[in-house]
Amino acid sequence: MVATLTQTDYLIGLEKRYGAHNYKPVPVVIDRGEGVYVWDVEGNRYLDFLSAYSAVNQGHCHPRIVEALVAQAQKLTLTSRAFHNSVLGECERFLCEYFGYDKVLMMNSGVEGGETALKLTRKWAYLVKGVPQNQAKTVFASGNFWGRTLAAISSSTDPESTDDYGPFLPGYLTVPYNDLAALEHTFQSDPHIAGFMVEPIQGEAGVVVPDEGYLRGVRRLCTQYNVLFIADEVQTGLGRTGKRLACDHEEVKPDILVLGKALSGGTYPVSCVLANDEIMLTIKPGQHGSTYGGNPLACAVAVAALQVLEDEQLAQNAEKMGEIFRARMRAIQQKTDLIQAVRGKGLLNAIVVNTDEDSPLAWQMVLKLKEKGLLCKQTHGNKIRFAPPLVITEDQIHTACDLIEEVVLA
Ligand code: IF1
Repeated sequence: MVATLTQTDYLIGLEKRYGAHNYKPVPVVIDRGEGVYVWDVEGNRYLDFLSAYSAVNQGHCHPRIVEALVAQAQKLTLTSRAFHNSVLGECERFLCEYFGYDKVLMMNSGVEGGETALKLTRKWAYLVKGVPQNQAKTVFASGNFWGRTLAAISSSTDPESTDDYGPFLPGYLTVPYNDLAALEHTFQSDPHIAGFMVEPIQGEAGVVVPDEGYLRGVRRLCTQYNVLFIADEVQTGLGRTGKRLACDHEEVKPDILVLGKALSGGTYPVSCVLANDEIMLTIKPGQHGSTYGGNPLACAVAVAALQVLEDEQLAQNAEKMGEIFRARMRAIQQKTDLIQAVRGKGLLNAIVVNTDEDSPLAWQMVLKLKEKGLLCKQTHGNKIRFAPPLVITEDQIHTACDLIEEVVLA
């Protein structure tokens, strides 16, 4: 008797045969998404506790965002920046007023936002700060992750991101994360430092939350040493940590703000960089850009995605649901020695499984959670990140925690 392939196996087989092997996905084939739920091709429903790494904060296929996408897609999708378009200006005004900056530069992926921030920082170093040509340095925190381009991995301290990809971009320095003394020492050691790019919470590193006061300290030191504070809020921004921006927890304002992911609610690649004129106007016409950057479709979607965050008070919900989630995780932690730590802010949380990084246990727990109807993924071996869409209800949070408890205490 010939065993029939399930649709799941067939589709995974196609990806294996015809697709690059640059990922090791959880073995589930998702076919539909709505709110906090996704369904696989077999019709099984799951709670999505990854949210496409914080790109689906507004919930899968949010009707208001999809409506904006469809309406604009039927009218005009792309002109290139060789011409103006009827949506960009309104979107730029919305973003600048919403986040409180003079200007915004629209890009597509988060890493393009980071690269744009880095280029602005170098321009500012030479044209404003007076750093000698090609001497500008940018500082990064160890454990950083801001994308997969060569400029991005050049700052990485993770061999997974850097092995066999050299040579790397020069002009980078790294300091330990969450260490103000080391940051000040580095600023004092080199007069040509132009910027410090940092995630307010390190996502990929395993949801590493710095000490209270760290961001205020970064702001103070960057001001004192005339270094641009570049906040990479691609993952932590847009309500994810319980505030509009993670920097808002300490009421600090970065000189350059990088956004992406949920800027479109997961419907389209949209990123942007916000800064005031002294920085933003160092780039003159023809000195930076992108075919799709600032296209009318992206702009229509971005405005709708932010309006949903605001109108549905998703940051506030993330704050409330996150408190409940971490309390439940800490209650489970009391019943077992399997959980080494529970950490996070808002609905960006993680548990650290009490094994070393190369133990398969966290992956096995992820697979068991999938079987029980909850999708998540571990990072750096033993940290399991839990990041549901910010529209999640209290009942859904408790349902998820019940499933996590079943797996952890099994
Ligand atoms: C993958 C990780 C998360 C980011 C921060 C910039 C970017 C990212 C803080 C670049 C992107 C994504 C990349 C994605 C998986 C995901 C990820 F696991 F890779 F590290 F979220 F933690 N700044 N993060 O987290 O944005 O260019 O991807 O739009 O590479 O599979 P992007």
